[in-house]
Amino acid sequence: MITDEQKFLFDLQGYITIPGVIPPEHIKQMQADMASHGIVDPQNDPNASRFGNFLKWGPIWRNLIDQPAVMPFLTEFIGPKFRLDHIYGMAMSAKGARGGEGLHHEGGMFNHGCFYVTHGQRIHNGLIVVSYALSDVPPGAGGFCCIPGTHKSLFPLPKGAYQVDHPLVKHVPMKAGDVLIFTEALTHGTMPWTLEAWERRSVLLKYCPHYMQWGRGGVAADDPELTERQKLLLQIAHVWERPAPVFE
Ligand SMILES: O=C(O)CCC(=O)C(=O)O
Repeated sequence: MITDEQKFLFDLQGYITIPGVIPPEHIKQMQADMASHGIVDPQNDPNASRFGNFLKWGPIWRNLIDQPAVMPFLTEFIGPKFRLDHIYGMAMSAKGARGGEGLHHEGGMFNHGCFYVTHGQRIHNGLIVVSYALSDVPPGAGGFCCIPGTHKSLFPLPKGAYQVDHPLVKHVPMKAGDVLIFTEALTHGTMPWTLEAWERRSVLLKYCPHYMQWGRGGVAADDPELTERQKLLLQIAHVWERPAPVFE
């Protein structure tokens, strides 16, 4: 169950953070796994330093699919049936050229891939992003940023204003182990990483309603270690006779 305050905040801002979801010993293991899979020396460019395929790296990674602290938020924000559509990790350092993921998704848009609507006392979303911080993100360090509330705004920003240094843009600080849940319909982007002392490490899992597919390929469900519930969450988009995942 999520609280009324959490639902209110998500509806107001288009995002919410939940502290302390991943314990420090798992964070340490995940950092080590990234290093052993060659995720080292990243650029300061959120697109150039993306990585994927991490659900095969062991149970800590696989269990992100149906992480118990997150599932009630997906049920509330998408509906009882949802699927994991695509995943990627982001590694960023303060070194090198600053590429960017400028602000994207604009007020007034109705995109069938990433809508936000409320109807009948319910929230409905086309794509929800669950972003786990695997390193601390102090205020102003860089990383995820957004213009809160824009998932519901009627008018877009004026052309040319879609920059992460726009005065309305808010940076979202986090601690390693926290999770950020946001609607893709929010105007959001990535600020350059500014800290020399450590790198940004995040993993993003993106969930859709069960009837739609966002990415081109879907997430492979051929890992024999996956549970039945995890396999259900990785099923292709379909409606007929699709059960809802059950969470205790
Ligand atoms: O976490 C970030 O830096 C932004 C990710 C992003 O732009 C997205 O999920 O579309």
